[in-house]
Amino acid sequence: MKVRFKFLALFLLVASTAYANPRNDFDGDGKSDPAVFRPGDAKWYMFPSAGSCPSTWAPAYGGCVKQWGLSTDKPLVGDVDGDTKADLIVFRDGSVPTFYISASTNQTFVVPGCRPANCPAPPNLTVLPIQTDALIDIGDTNADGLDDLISFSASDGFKWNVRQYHPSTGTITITYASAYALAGAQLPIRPISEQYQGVSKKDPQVYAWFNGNAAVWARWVDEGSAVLFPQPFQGYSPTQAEIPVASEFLGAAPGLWDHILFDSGTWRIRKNLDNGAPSIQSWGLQYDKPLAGDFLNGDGKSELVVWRPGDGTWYVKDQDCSSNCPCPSYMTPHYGGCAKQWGLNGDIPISAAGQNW
Ligand SMILES: [Ca+2]
Ligand SMILES: [Ca+2]
Ligand SMILES: [Ca+2]
Ligand SMILES: [Ca+2]
Repeated sequence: MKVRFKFLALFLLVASTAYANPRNDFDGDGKSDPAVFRPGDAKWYMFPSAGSCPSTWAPAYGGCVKQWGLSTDKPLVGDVDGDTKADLIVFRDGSVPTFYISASTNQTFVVPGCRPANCPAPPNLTVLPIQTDALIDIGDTNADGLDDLISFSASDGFKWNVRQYHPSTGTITITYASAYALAGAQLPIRPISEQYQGVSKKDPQVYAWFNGNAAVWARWVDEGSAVLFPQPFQGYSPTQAEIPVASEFLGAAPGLWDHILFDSGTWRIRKNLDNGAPSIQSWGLQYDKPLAGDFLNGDGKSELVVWRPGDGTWYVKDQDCSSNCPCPSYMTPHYGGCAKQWGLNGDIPISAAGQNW
């Protein structure tokens, strides 16, 4: 394992654009690319915003295609090799839960986890514990430019485990924290790791809803400790149907965090500096899947993004633009936003912030 990962150090000093690339930027131009994982053929279909397929992809349907994974795998994207381009990741559950990674640098990695009962004991724990009910997430938790693998398990004491690889020493560390106060939350608890303590560092986080329309964001603070934020929307009680959306939506201001809930085309957005009342924006319809990504302009802020299973179309709107809003050449104007048909019903759209619906 140590040898396999040593080359990663080469990429740590690669310069990036002014903003951190969104996690669903496959061609490395700083803008998100519409992409879906199709369980039927276990292929990824991606439309490159820069116009041409990366070298590890083949042309298909005017965009690009790549086979990676099995039909039953769970797809994720992240940047584990640190070149700012998205890497394809599938999580495959089983007796040895395993991540299979096809990196943008054309390297592949197999990262096995362990069931908690079979994991090595600390301080020798270098394998990510993954319980059978685990939520899988990803994020750069130590600001080294490499995304780290995250698991969260309600049945294992509401515990996060985070796997960090350290290229300078070739070592792997597993750290953990528990949020015991989530006892009593209704399932599904949703993973939603976000930036809180700096522009390039993400904190593991989950959103949980309780009977009585209470909800909390539970956030990892440091190894061993977590903090709960009761739902902060003044005069509004979230429903169980609402889905949290990651705060890449509002840009990467250090120390500022936002709370965003989506349901059936209604976005309730509460910026940390606001006084508690959420602003409401409308974008999307019932059954749409809310996503994060910086598709339109590469300004570091996600737009309002939904993917509609019925027509396989991406609908994207710049939150700061109200009229004559420009669209990338590959998209068409649509009710003040932009649209791109890419994908089929049954596909899994790839979000810059993981799948939490
Ligand atoms: Ca791109
Ligand atoms: Ca990469
Ligand atoms: Ca990292
Ligand atoms: Ca943007």
